[in-house]
Amino acid sequence: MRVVIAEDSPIYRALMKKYFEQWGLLCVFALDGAQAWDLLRESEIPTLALLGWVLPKMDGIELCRRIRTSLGARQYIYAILITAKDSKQDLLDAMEAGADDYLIKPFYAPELKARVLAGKRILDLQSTLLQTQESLRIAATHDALTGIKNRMEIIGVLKQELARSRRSGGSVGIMFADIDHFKSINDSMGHLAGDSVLKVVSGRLTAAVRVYDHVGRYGGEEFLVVLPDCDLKRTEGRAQELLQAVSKKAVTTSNGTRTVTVSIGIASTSVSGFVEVEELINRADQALYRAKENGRNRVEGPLPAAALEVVHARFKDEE
Ligand code: GH3
Ligand code: MG
Ligand code: MG
Repeated sequence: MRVVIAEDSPIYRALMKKYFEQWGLLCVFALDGAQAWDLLRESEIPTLALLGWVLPKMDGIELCRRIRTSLGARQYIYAILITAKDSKQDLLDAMEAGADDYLIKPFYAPELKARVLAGKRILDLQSTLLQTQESLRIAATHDALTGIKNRMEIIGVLKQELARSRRSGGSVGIMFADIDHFKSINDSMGHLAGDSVLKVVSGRLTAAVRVYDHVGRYGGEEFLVVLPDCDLKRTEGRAQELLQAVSKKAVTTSNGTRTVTVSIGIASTSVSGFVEVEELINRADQALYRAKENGRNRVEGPLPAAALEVVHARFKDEE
């Protein structure tokens, strides 16, 4: 918790500095309302704000209003208004403007400390709530075994990237990577060793991509990698690197060591044009199928136009 005190009286500032030092709490001072506002909005750390009512540049009531209307819910500020105004209507005005509590000058140290403790309890509760919210968000969007994005999340990311590239005119590349003969890894080394292999492979894939690329577990032993701003050529280059990254060192599990390879199917909007998510995934999936057919541990992309014509001609002959 950080403490921000907006107080223009040097006497009260000195007094509060002394109290807070005694209580082992660090505090920063603002000499007017504008300075206080800058301090309050600059950080997302839970903050206890002690605000004078009458302040140069912006009064405490306006500060309370801004805290409640302009700052997001993630940035809870517990605001205590400190003033010599002591009518019941003043108290109501302060609370309606967004103050959490109210302290009348002159005050004694125990009164201030009691208010600060109540504020700290609320801020601690708020932090716990935000942490829980964040844990739930991670659990809902990430795969429990590997810790990388889950299927829904990686598809969401791809959707966003496709929409962004449509606006910016760039291209999006994707890779569909599937571990080769994974069933035989499970069968020979056991399901737990299989799980370790999944973790190691997802770790190697994640480590091998750029920070702004995204790796997700699409299902079982299949991974979807989203590469913003990658045409087919660059996507292929990156896929070859991933192939190396996965296979270059054998994977050690509690039940033995084994070299693991993946097959990768790639697609990019630089070839497909602006297509929907399902269509792009479908193209990468078909390419993956060919990578498996052509011997595994390899990358395949869309069929070149000439080859497509041959395939079509063959289908025509067979009709
Ligand atoms: P291919 O080279 O053609 O991809 O063959 P494969 O054996 O990798 O593919 P197949 O689809 O036959 O088998 C995939 C296996 O992955 C079957 C399934 O039991 C296993 N699997 C899926 N999810 C998990 C998991 O979370 N942990 C473990 N250990 N195995 C899993
Ligand atoms: Mg598979
Ligand atoms: Mg497989």
